[in-house]
Amino acid sequence: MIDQSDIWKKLQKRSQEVEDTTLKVLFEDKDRVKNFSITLDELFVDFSKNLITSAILDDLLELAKTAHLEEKREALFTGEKINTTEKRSVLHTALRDLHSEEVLVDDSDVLENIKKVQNKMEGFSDNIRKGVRRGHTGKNFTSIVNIGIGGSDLGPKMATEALRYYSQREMSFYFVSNIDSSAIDETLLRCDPERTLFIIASKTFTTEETMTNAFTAKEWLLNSLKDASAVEKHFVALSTNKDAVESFGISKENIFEFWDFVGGRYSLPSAIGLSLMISIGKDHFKELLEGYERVDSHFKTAPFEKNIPVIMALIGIWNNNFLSMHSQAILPYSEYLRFFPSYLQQLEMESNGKSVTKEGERVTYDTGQVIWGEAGTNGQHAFYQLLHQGTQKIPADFIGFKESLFNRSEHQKKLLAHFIAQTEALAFGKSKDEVESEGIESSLIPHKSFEGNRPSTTFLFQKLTPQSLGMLIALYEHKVFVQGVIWGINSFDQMGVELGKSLAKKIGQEIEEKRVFFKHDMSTQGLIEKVIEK
Ligand code: G6Q
Repeated sequence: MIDQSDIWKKLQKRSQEVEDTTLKVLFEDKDRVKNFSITLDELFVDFSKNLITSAILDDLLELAKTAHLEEKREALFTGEKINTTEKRSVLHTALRDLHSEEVLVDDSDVLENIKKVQNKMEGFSDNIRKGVRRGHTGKNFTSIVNIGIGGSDLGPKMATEALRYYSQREMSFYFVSNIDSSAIDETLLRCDPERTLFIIASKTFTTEETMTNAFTAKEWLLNSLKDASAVEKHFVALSTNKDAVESFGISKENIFEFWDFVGGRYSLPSAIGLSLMISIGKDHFKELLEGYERVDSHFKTAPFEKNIPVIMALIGIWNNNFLSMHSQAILPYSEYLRFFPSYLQQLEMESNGKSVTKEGERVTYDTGQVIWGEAGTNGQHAFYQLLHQGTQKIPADFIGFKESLFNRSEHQKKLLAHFIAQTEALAFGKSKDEVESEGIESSLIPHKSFEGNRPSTTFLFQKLTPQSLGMLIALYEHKVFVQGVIWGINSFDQMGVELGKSLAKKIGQEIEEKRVFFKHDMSTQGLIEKVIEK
């Protein structure tokens, strides 16, 4: 295992080096920002405020080599079956490959089918946007409801909100995921059946939450329109399971296909992005793909020391495995990106929340970090207290944009000031002496001091555009991949979600029949009894 390698052991020893120093001292090096930052087109990434030195970074780069990152990266892009437990290729990168001639899986080119579906999505979204395709009673659609969960919800929901500035304002977009009926019912209350299009997004078309919501939506539509043929006009499906879609009542022409080589949490640029394409239009969607592709090609070709996702991954590993920081905050300074932390939560935690290696051995080191966050500046008035003065150090990614989309420079100047000030405060703090020199009453000095030395990385884009969003998502996707390679785990399955699902089936039966007939522990049994008692 990787923690038995010499380089891992060397890095363990090195952790003492940063325990014994401070960012203040490390910043005495005039070249620090030059050495610890990377520019990619309009993106500037400053990772100088992390607890690293050049020697540590060199060793981390060596660690990546020891884990055969180069070969593994090649295997990813060339469609090798690196999702070993499910025996699948992992080719979300093919979805945004706008330039290659072909990408082969089992000797057949996948790009042709990808292009076919993209063309179909483009035609369909154009027709919905222009009112060419209408509902059963001839009215144009004004409400688009995406019904899906997990990877079939978080991506389109996050990106539709992130790119709302570029959206068709006459339409409202809703995302229903929870099986709690308040999710679908609250949405339906806002929709007019004659003007509502339902997009049933489910790779497997068997997911309980999605199918329950889809049937409720169908019933609601038919109760109002009273004609079974209305389903054809008001429902489309995004799925790999054509048979199940057809038996739901959605015709073949209304299926937008994707494939097993696209994992749910990587599926936004596939058919799963249909709601987004309707919202922002095909040209902006293409720009999103271009952004993704820009980072794919950077990840593929940049030397590791100048490769942003590689550096992000290595810094994450340094913090997690060597400095015992097991949580990572994601802080976008953009209201539009408010769903980005929960999107990344799935991407990272479902991918790398594993405790056995690909070979099935229990790992002897930590893997995926806890990912969480909130849009700045809101978080500053809530949980940042713990970031600044709590007992744990929590590394934070700050994501910001130089220009605002609306021309309100007063807001933008203040937003950017906060964005930068927080990273300065976290890194350098405020010493007791500084506080004292301000004449602060002595009993308050410990409360008003900040020890600093809290790591952060800053991502500064020019402007929030479809392209910059695509770049941002791809950076984190590849970061997750690199970390998975170093930890030796399979980042592309999610078997940890299965046990809860199968227990829920049994308990569901018991709730339905109002009696407990499976064996449970005392607590579980008591809870079921409480739920079924009158
Ligand atoms: C993502 C996971 C998971 C999946 C949902 C929905 O990578 O696989 O979040 O997306 O469980 O699955 P369906 O799309 O099959 O309904």
